[in-house]
Amino acid sequence: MRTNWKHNELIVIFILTVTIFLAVFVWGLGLFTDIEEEPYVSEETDRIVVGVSQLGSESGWRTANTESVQSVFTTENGYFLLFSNARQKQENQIKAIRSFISQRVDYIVFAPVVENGWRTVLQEAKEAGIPVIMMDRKVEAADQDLCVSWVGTDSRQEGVKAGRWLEGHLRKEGVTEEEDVNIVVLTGTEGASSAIGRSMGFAEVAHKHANWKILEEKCADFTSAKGKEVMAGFLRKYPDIDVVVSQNDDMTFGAIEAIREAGRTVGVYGEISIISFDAVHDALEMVADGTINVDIECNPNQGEYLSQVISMLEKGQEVEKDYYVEEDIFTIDNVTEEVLQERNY
Ligand code: GYE
Repeated sequence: MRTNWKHNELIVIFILTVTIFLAVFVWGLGLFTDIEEEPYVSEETDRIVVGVSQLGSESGWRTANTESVQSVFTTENGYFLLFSNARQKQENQIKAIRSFISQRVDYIVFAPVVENGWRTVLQEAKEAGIPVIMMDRKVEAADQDLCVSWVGTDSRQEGVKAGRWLEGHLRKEGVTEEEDVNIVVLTGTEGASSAIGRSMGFAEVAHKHANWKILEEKCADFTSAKGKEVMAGFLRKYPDIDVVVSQNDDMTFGAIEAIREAGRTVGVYGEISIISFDAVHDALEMVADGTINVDIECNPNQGEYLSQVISMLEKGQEVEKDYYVEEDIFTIDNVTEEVLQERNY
């Protein structure tokens, strides 16, 4: 009898142990699920939840673009903003977009660092029923239908404007079609739609002039440090550069440093003409004093437009595929004190 009891006791202890083990295991699983699952923010707030994936913070222009978005998607305006900076890495942007999808945001806004490679994640957003709006740059044409709209600048047209300015400038300087004009181009991030557009637009005009020699186009990542490095290389390689086309102001700042360090002069009163893009405050000051010949404006204030697109979508209204922000061209003739004072980026 006593031995049986012992046997039963053992069975009870065994069952208890298994039950406790299972309970702890299931509780543990719950703990991990809590860690991995993102909260569904859209269910916690009646504000419009917008997930913004910014591509990085490489330039003054980008900082202004980020500020424009952050100043519009505020609590006061009825928004809940989830903001993520991808630091130039497409994989970070894809991760951010996936996280926005799992948090069931109402809208996704993103500035694609490069054109290609978005189809899968955009399809995921579409399947989840979340409208995606592109900002600043575009995804490749074949995938644009996966996005409801785009707000940005006409980069091809900016390139054309740069070319047209050069045509006029050479005419004024009395340079004939028989004289060679040696050009180097500092391009932005490889594969970025804004860099591709600016190169294409400028090339369209350049092709009409047999004497325009594009000696080399090289990527300098839209950053000042890279601009300086690439320009220094150009100067070592090509002794007679007439024109630098630099696809953003940050690269221009670096390039000008390199040119000066090489003992050469720039701008309206110098040997090498400088064509820049963006028109941020510090660059406009350099336009005003003749250091930069022309700055093709690229408007980073896209937040208002994005918020208008969202409010139209909220009302169930049709939206356009493309919204272009307004842009100007600046030379020493039109950068007034007033223009400089108004430029807050
Ligand atoms: O010109 C540059 C930035 O895509 C238009 O990206 C944008 C460009 C802008 O980093 O400064």
